[in-house]
Amino acid sequence: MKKNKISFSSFDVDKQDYYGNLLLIGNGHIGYRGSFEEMDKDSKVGFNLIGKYDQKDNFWRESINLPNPLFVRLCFNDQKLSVLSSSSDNHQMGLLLDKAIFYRHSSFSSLNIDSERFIVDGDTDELISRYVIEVKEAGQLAINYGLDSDVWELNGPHYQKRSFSNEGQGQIRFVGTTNQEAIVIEKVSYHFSVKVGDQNFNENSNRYLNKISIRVKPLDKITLTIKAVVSIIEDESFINEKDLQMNAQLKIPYQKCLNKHMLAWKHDWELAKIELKGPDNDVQKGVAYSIYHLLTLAPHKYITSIPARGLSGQTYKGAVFWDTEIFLAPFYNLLFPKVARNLVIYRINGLAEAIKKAHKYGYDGAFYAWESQENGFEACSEYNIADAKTKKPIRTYFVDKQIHISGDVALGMFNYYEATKDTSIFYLGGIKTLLEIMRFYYSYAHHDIKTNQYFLNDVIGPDEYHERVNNNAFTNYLVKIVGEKTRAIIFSLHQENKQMVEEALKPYQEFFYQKLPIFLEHLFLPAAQKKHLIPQFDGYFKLEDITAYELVKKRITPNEYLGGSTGLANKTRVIKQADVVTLLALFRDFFSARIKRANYDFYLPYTEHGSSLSNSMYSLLASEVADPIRAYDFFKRSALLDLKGDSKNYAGATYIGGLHPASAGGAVLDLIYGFAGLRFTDNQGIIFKPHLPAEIKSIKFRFYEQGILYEAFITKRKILKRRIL
Ligand code: IFM
Repeated sequence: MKKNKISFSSFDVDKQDYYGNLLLIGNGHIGYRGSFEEMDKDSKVGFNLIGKYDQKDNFWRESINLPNPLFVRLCFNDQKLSVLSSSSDNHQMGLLLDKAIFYRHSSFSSLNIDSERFIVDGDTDELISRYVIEVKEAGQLAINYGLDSDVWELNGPHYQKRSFSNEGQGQIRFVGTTNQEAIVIEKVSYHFSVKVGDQNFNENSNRYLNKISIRVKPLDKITLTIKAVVSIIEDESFINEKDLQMNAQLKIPYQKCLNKHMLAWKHDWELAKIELKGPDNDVQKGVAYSIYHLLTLAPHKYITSIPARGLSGQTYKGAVFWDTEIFLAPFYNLLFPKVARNLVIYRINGLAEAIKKAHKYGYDGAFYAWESQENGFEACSEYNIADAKTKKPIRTYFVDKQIHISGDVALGMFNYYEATKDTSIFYLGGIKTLLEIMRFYYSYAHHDIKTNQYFLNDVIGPDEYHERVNNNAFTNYLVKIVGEKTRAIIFSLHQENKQMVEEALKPYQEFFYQKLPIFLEHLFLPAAQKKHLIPQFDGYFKLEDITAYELVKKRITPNEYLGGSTGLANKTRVIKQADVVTLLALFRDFFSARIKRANYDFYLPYTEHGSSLSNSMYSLLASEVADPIRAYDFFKRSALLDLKGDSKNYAGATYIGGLHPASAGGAVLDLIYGFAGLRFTDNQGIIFKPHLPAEIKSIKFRFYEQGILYEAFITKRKILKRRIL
């Protein structure tokens, strides 16, 4: 079907970044960007790995890019054949979304190249490709191929040591040691369909390549099959064991790997696809792509989480943000509970680092990392953005003041539990995590003796343009809600498993029974004021009344950063992204219809949507307040963001390009929670209160409810929930 295919019938050299992002393949652990075989780091070729990070000197610590095993360059009669140099030739490329296969076709006057690639989600992480040359003219063909470890890096180089070895019969091995002593092993096999003699690889400028030269004639066909397996270990003594495992993987024939991949992908695709009647092709494609993207990001095997730019590169240090809990996890909660559980366990495992961070800033409890790396390590820098004009780093307060992250982590646990009813996470450290999160807020809060209220001062809410504000509504309500949920779940678990809960509560007796209830009761919640408006933070309504549209026109330098103490937005009401709107969209049952409508209308003109997280929240709330035209429009923007590729690549002078998982996840939230109106209830389980916009005639999707698979089919007149398994 057309909507399940992304295809380009020509190649535009200026859009390399865009193709690289969009045509990415991945399995939640490794990802390969949509580049061509003849490209290198200048074209942002990227073989990205999730879950392992490295720091070179004092540069930003970031995720690692692996050596590129798919490097192939052709010369025909001494003339280089490359998509980058021969614009007159014909190039096509694309992605089969329902198969998760990247393909390219290039037609030069002397020969055609056809290649396809995919990533297997097996016991090991494998990238597999088939590269086919079909000769049209007689001549001398040189093929230069092998492993390119001179990789694209934002803050590298990350390999302080590298060694290559030829293991014979077209198999090579790379062992690299990162600056922080992780050992990256990559083994690659190169197999030709024609006789090419011994493959003698040579090392040059961090590339390990072989060159063969053959006489060819019309209709000759040469197939090069490339299989790469990667592994990361911390301890050299595991190398031999890994070697054997990886060798065994490399022996599995191409077709078998392809079949396995297609079967596994088909299962996931059929489960996750959302069928819509009504929307035009573009939107259908945007939805299919969003689901494809979420599936490529799902960490099935190891306990890792999902970085803000997914597998598309090292932007934002390859780190995990609140994006995962708020925008992505709800999708996995409904369809891939094991993946969702991995995301929760990743945060529970990060507790020690969160406690360390709180301690560093002088607080108790768990202050989660704003930019979280392995084991919850905080990677966010104090100077996180560079000025667009001077290129000088700007002091941003994301790391020390964006305290809502701990509450988002708690909310992620509750959302997972609500969808799966899996209580095991609470016994596996979840209770402790929740209590430490609440302890953090308690110690962060300022207790005003006069009013007997607790204030959360000096924070940054979702809108990052206004730093160091007092009582950000999103943050305060979030703390109140997850705090009450923490109390409720602990009391309820206590009935189920008294001994374990009492054990877990032992160190928290006074806090849990005395301080926490008082704190929550007296926590200041910015109330709706005149005209039902909730101030985003103390004093917000006194700021200059200018719309986002007008303010953006005042930018002097392109990409000029609007936030921070000197940014144009600072003294105005202009906000980067949905903030109060996010609060009302996520906690729709907590606020009256009037409050939701008034704030939705009010904040709209002030919102720049300068973050990919903004549109989907507006769509969710628009559905709720019965503004279907805008609900659809915001949803569309979220679903089409990466497909169109018109998002910001720079914040100030800092590169922020790549894919936007939160936008893909947000679009799916808009469909399932907004338009279909999925709700969890205590006595009826999952129910639907749809708000279908005119463009959507029907919506059909699957979901698990406590281990049972259902299908929902919703039209203007019908709401069907059918058990499938
Ligand atoms: O988490 C977001 C944040 O809300 C806005 N800036 C980008 C981050 C990563 O997507």
